[in-house]
Amino acid sequence: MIKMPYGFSLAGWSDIRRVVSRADVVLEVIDARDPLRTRSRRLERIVEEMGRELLLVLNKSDLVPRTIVEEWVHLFRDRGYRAVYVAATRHWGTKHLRRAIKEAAPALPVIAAVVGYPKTGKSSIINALKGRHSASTSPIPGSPGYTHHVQLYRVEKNILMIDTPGVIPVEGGELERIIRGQSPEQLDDPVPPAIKLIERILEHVPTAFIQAYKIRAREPIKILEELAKHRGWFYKKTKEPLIEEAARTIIRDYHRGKIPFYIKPTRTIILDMV
Ligand SMILES: Nc1nc2c(ncn2[C@@H]2O[C@H](COP(=O)(O)OP(=O)(O)OP(=O)(O)O)[C@@H](O)[C@H]2O)c(=O)[nH]1
Ligand SMILES: [Mg+2]
Repeated sequence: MIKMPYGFSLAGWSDIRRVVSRADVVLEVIDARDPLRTRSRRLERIVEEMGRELLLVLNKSDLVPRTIVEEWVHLFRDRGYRAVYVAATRHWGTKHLRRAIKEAAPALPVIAAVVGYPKTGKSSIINALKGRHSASTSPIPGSPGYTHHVQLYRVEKNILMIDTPGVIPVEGGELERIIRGQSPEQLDDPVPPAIKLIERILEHVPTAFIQAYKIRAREPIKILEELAKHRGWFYKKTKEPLIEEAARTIIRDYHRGKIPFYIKPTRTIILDMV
């Protein structure tokens, strides 16, 4: 396990190898809002090398139009992957997921390991299949309730599941690494990653900040200033808007799914998948 500052622990690749070796099927949990940045090629290679069955699970599909998430699932299937979509916290897609796990299983009962980057909804998927809240969950990296260690759950007679802590390092680029690898409170300067996140969100959903906060500004720094002003966050001495607090809020709200955002599979994005 990897100990992060402030005693926050995540999984390293050797932990993941150990878990994969114990499993028959590996569920790779991906955020349906941004499948390519939240999938892990490294995990996929490990699963293949170890001869285990891989199942991609696009979670948080309640935050994405159904046609878009279906397009993503079809794209992955066209490329030879087993893939399903779910919305764990709404218990959507659980029947399909159960069926997909059993279809991928070499024999029953099956042990399915649930692996993925921090905060993709791994523990929530186990709870959705179990039908009650057994595995603890939390909204933001490092906040109380995140998964600290590997744990086995029986979700039904023939399905056992292994919950795992989020794995790092995150491959999907610098921003993804920053927002998933630590809590927003621990960031020395949350403004640069928040600005990158705002830019990314605006590129895909131009009205996102109007919808989330009724903020019409289009420049990232202005969005931070407006949010700080709306919330009454100012530096005591200078009375300038406290954009650091606004930046942390935007990162937290992104994790909480409060800011509309999803990526459509365009031609360039698809070429990147090969
Ligand atoms: N909107 C939405 N939120 C979800 C869904 N599934 C999980 N979440 C939320 O995402 C956050 C993270 O869920 P967890 O199940 O703790 O995620 P995890 O991957 O186990 O996180 P770690 O153990 O920290 O790696 C929680 O706030 C969940 O309520 C979903 O399908 N839709
Ligand atoms: Mg968890």
